[in-house]
Amino acid sequence: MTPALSGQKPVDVPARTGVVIVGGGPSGLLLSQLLHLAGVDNVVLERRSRAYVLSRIRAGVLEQGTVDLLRKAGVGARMDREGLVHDGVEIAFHDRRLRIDLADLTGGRTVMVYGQTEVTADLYAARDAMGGTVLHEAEDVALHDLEGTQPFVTFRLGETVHRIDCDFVAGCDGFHGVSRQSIPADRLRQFEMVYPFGWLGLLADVPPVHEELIYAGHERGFALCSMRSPTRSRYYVQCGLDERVEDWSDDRFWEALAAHLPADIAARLVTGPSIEKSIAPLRSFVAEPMRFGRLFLAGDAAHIVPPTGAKGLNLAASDIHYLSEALIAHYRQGDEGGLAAYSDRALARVWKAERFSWWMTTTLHRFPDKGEFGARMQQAEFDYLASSRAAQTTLAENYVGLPY
Ligand code: RFL
Ligand code: PHB
Repeated sequence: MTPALSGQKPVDVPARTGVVIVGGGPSGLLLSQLLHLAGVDNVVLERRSRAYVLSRIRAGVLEQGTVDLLRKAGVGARMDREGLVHDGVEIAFHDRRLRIDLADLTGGRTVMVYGQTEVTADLYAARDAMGGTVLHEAEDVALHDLEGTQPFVTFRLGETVHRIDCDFVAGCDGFHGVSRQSIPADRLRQFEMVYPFGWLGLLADVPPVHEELIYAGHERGFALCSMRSPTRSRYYVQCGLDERVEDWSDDRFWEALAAHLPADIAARLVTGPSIEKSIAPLRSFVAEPMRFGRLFLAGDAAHIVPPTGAKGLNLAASDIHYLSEALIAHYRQGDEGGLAAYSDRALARVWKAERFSWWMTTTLHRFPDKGEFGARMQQAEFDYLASSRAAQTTLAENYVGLPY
């Protein structure tokens, strides 16, 4: 028995389990929940406290496939009550606005606006209710013998070092986690593009400026109007990589946001005190393959997209869909096909989401080094989009999410 760690109840650490899941973000918790429902034993190791994980403000838009998977995992009830179904999204360019009718262009598909924080809270509640083992403040996590048949994971809770033997390890520990770093460099290819800007985000209890999301390209830079509820707004503006959040008063943020939006939208903006402000750099990244022996990577541990396409959390969900099915087939039928195909299957979808996120990012942001030619290309992209149902369909089918 390990003594309680900052608010955590004492827990038994099992000596053995089926799958050790490293990371208690949305990928790890969703995998844990789906495996548990199928009778597959697992333990989640999370480096941070639960309060810390739940304080991170991140994604807001769920694809249909993610929504369906959350329902399948038994955590869809509050999302279905409180989430906002959006059947359209706006793209603005300078003072012009274009509505993309997602439902009309995709045969009725929509997206769900429901915060990642809420998804994570619902998953923790479900894990607790089912008696799942989630160990918080697990430090010095190390993965061993991944290429053998008997891998194990060691970690420290407080003063005590533990070891769990397992069949498989799921690396769901995000971009900075230990899992990807446990793969020898000569067994992994990494593809990366770092953008010369970031996003400054602000959350406030003010009504959203518009009933749908607005992605705005502007000569000053990109801005996004999003929301969490009819009374809570989430806004972003493009910022330099050297910006510090301390230098951004709420007033300065609201002024910058208004200056990045079409004038008619800016005029309707309701401002108020921020609840949270943060800066995120933008990056595209893929690691191949997503498997090393008995270690399987999923979510941000394997790939990062810039947030402009709202794809990061949704890709994490599609990875977990493929991985959970493969692991369940292994345990139920001894079928290794899904595990063998996991990396290729996941990566096929990952690269398409990378392409879409890169396209949204390059079309709508100001690139300091791209000059006048770059600006005209962006104008031509918008003009084409505004005039072509085919182009709008391409955007819509990617935004609502490609099929699994
Ligand atoms: P996470 O959420 O990073 O969770 C990984 C967890 O692993 C823990 N960890 C460790 N645990 C044990 N040992 C270690 N050594 C560990 N190292 C790390 C961490 O503490 C953490 O709890 O990865 P996961 O689960 O793969 O989930 C991915 C999503 O969080 C991410 O893709 C999205 O947030 C991206 N994203 C968006 N995605 C969308 O689909 N739609 C959106 O609208 C959207 N908007 C966004 C976003 C990301 C943003 N930021 C801040 C990068 C907007 C923003 C601003
Ligand atoms: C958000 O609401 O945080 C959000 C929405 C859409 C994006 C990125 C972030 O593309």
